Amino acid sequence: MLRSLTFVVLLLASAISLAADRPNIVFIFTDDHAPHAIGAYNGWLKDVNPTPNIDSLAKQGMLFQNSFCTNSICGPSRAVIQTGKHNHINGFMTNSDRFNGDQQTFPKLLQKVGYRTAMIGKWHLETTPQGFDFWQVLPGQGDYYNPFFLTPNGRVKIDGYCTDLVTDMAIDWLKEGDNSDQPFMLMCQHKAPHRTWMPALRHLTLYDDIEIPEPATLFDKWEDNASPARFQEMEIDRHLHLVADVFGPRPEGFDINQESTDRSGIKNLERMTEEQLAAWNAAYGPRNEALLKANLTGKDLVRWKYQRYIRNYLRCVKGVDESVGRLMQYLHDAGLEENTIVIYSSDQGFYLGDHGWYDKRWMYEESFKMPFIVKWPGVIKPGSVNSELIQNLDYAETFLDVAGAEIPADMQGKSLVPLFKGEPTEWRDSLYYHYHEYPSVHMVAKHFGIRTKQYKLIRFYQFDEWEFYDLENDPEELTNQYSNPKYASVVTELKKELDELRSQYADNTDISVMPADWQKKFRP
Ligand code: SGN
Ligand code: CA
Repeated sequence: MLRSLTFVVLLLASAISLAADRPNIVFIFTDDHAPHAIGAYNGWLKDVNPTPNIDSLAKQGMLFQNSFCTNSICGPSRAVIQTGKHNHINGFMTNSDRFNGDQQTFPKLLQKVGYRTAMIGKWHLETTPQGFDFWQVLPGQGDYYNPFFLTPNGRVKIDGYCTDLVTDMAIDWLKEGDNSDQPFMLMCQHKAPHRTWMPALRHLTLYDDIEIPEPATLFDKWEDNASPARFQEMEIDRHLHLVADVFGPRPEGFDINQESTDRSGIKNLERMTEEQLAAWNAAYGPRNEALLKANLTGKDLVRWKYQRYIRNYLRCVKGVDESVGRLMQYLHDAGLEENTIVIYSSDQGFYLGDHGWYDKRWMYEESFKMPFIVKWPGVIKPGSVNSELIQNLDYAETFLDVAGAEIPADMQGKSLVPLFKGEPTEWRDSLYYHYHEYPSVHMVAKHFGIRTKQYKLIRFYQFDEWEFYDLENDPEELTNQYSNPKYASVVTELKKELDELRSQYADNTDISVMPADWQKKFRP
């Protein structure tokens, strides 16, 4: 009897010490935050110093230079992260799908090994979150001001600015768990800096005193691309709406309901309190007046729209960066810093005027890339940079590995833990990508492709076209070398490898060419 009691006590003690050893996981995830809008990524916006707190995570941890998504769009990226599987396997291929929450997800598996889990903020998988001890999520895209949140007890409206509210809720949840001896996994997921880029009141005039640099490709005409690049609907010039997207001057009698653009920004202004709206109008009013007087047209007007757009975007990023700072401060004050792994990432990259665009979806670098910065005290060497090819497909496996849980054989990615530890390890030398949403908002044709460290091959199958880029010599992807004989053997090699990836990942989705008369419909 005594002996078996001792055994139970020993067993309990070892379970507790195991729990104490296992790190907590804080996953900070934003929407549409391109790596080149993070100081630590050293892009053309670095001199604006947009993200001191996120940069500080990189100084204390590891920055992944070659981090990519499998499908550059919100819901699908999140579904990949939940499952560690490509979208054609997890069933969430486009933003109009609904996530089957009954399937295996990493939060459920973490719960099984004793983790407390929480999901706060933008979810965007449409069905009720599963695998979380606590969840409070934005419905759909969510609103910037005075947003609704869905909770297990129904919908609540909470006054304030979304990024700040999500941060408050995350900190409150951490506080509630202060006395728990279970390790935790927190997904703190912001709406910002998603369209329609509405900054916090305290940031409304930030950057007004500086000109933000322009991307080198702001006036790209996509002359060398396959045809889909010329038929998209995501140009700063022709598609970014002067009123609905960047809150420019409203023409007499303006009615958002008559406009063929997204209405969410203007609708959100209508839900602001009087004080919020007064501050908003005071910030934008005078500059809108000045625009009316200046009577800009052509490239000058594009430049004005770009400046308003990028300032608002970076103001939203500033809100996120402050949130990261607050969360890190809390971990420090609560004595949790040492045993917590912190990750900063975003669901895909984004065009910040690059190639003349906003939005994402393409396999081109700006939208294909995802930020991935990870800090793990005592494990990751501070200030390290990793250049292996990683994907959001790897996150679930990584979290399970960090927690000491088994990685199910049907997950399709690889744990990043060996890379974190700087251990020698066999790594992949190519990545697979597949975007499935067309025709749809922004009109980016479906495509799949392969990327190695040096090359990229893309197939726009609906229109039976290919692109090939030599990334080392042409990082901005301005010269499509698909038909250049110099690259013929590389292209052949990559096609073979692409076929192998498609069968390795079991992608059997329809990749047929559109009938010619259909193609014409989209090529007026
Ligand atoms: C909305 C946006 C689009 C965006 C999609 C997908 N319009 O339709 O610009 O591409 O979402 O974005 S908005 O004015 O409502 O923001 S995603 O991040 O959810 O994939
Ligand atoms: Ca997104």
